[in-house]
Amino acid sequence: MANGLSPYLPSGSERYSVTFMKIAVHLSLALALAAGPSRSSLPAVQANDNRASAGQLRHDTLSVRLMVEMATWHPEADTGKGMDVAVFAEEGKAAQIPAPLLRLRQGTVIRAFIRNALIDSTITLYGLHTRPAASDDSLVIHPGDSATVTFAAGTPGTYMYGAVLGKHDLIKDDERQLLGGAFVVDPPGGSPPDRVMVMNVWARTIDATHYSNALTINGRSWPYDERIDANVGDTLRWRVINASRRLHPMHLHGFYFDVLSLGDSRRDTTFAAGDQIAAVTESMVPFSTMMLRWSPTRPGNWLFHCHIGNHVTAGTARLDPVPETHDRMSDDPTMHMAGLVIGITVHAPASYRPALRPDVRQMRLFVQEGKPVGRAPRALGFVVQRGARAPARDSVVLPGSTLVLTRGQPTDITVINRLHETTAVHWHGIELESFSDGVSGWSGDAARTAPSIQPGDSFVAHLTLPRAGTFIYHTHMNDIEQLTAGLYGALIVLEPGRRLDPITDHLFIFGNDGSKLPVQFLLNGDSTPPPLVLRAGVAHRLRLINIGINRLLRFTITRDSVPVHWAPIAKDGADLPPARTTPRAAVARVDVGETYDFRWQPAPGTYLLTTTRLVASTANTITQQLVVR
Ligand SMILES: [Cu+2]
Repeated sequence: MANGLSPYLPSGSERYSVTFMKIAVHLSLALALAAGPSRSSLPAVQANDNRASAGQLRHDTLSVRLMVEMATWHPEADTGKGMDVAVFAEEGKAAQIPAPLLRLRQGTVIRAFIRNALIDSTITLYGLHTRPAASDDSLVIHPGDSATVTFAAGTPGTYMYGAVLGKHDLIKDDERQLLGGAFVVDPPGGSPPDRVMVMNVWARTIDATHYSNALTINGRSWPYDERIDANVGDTLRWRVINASRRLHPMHLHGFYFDVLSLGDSRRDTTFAAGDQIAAVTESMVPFSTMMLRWSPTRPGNWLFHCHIGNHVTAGTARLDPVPETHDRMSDDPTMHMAGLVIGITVHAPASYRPALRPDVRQMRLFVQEGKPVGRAPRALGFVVQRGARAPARDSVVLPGSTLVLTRGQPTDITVINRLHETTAVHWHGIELESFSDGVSGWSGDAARTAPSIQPGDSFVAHLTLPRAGTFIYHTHMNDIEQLTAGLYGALIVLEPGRRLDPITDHLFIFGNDGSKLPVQFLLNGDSTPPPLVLRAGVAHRLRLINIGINRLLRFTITRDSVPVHWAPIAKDGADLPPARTTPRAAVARVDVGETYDFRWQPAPGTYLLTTTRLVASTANTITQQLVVR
């Protein structure tokens, strides 16, 4: 069966719009339209690794000559499918996806000549201006025409630039977000070493439930994209740029990253040391940029990937979608993942020794199938063993059992697979050894990678739990089917000596109710959750988790339609810096793979908790009454 999820297409307020403002430019008239090359003669697109700036720097001026032309792109294997697409090229060089990197220092000037070599489409350029900018000056270049722009680099930061095809309707037509690239301004003294990663998307609708997708990082999709090699103790700085009109919650396995700045084509906001958040997932809205920094302290194979199921699985994130299957290739990471995935291999020095794990606590977690209840054709669930006896084979809880663990207490979780299909479990946000991370055929190292968990078999995950907070565990196999059927749960780590207090500690976990359209999600396993009674006069901790397959959620608590006030405590299990914990209106955006904790001390009364997609839609709204007394 083809999964029924459409790719995430932002709409309404999320849709990117270029503000078309005239700037003084020099448009040269084309003498003639160049004849279009025949298909067979189109040049090949080169995947752009963004290591070197285009252009030539002389004194204080970076001169660059760009053109937009047709070329043939192979986002997967060189021998795989190729598409003829409009792309940027530096004059005299190969066309590139993403667009050529423009990188210069503050205090320098860029002089860019751009020629539109297309025969049938105008291009509208954006992002070729001094930063910061209030809006994107735009520059329309007709087929065969060219233009020159000269501007100062402006404020250091991570930005983007690009072009929109004139005849292209962003909503109706196939997606062609291949004309975006990185624009980086370094401080006068230069920047520490970094990597620049740009996401571009090409998509075509095959039929109502099938899409041909190229979801790429630096011009290639997994497994054909570049691997990152690093050493334990390195400091990695990545400038990540979403040059697509889709949303991508970017998730790092096994480690936190510090979000140093967030921006777009016009401005970049750099956070001071005391104002940076630590994240394992950060939501990247369409046409946005992020600079992050992290340091691997444990060796092995890790991933940095988008957490939208449709953007990372073979059933949806390929040019030729592969039907999702349970068993075939389940130990082959080149088959069970696709699209927006980066593989990172961290090497350890010979002296490396893993942290000791004394006094290991043992738990048993069963993966089971029960009777279907919701819209999902099957009900799968994680059930933790309580007491001496294993749970009944067909018992399923939705969401999966909440695992309550203790900070500093190493814990082994034996996962017992009672399904008739393979599975794998990822411990999302947990700083653990690579082998236990849950990506079959990848987690571990060159000598030994973790297998998928076969039917009737088990796998022991070794968790180290260095911090208290709100985390997630979920399947990392055949995601769209297994995750939407219920293979997810909350993992809560408490300080030693603390117990989860049901009076003041409340979990709100969102997951999909099957994968059929229209997409619907569940709150704590329920589409119409019953009223929740809360005690007045005490501080409550609200733990929010979004582990749906592909929906950014907006979560609010109101009284008489007015948001109440709450105080943020943590994101992704990491405490927030004090500057970010001041009380504020209770409205939270929670993207796929994010967790948030809030503190709320309500007065007696009746409140309404409302969760919608960011763009409201009744089919996706869940409300729950909160009665405080
Ligand atoms: Cu994505």
